[in-house]
Amino acid sequence: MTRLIVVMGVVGTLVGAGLATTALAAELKVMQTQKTKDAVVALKSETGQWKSGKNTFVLEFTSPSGQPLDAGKVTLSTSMAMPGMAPMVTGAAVSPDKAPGRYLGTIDFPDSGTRQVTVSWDGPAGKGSTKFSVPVR
Ligand SMILES: [Cu+2]
Repeated sequence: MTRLIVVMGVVGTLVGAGLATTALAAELKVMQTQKTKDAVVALKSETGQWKSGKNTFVLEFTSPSGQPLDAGKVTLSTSMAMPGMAPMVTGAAVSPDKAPGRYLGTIDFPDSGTRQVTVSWDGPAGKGSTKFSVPVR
């Protein structure tokens, strides 16, 4: 019951923030959508792609039925295979946004090249992870 009241409070805040939230959401482009048994994970950014240097992004978690999913602690790490060298590993800083299931991240790539991306989460609805690749231009 407490949880329901909290959710309603958040919805009220979102309705109050209405226009600004809608404008931001409309500007984001989906880079990747991954479905697991328990969650749908969407990676989004303003440009729809990552580049060498600093990038900002949004991760959105929803349940298989489309409801926002509190994913708890979320991490995103990337790895790039480098011939004759150890893989190049770059991690992101990820923190929860105000909206449930929404996380804001920054990541700083030292160079371009395709990254293997791992997103992991550990929250009230369970833990999980998903892997996919993203080109860095
Ligand atoms: Cu590299």
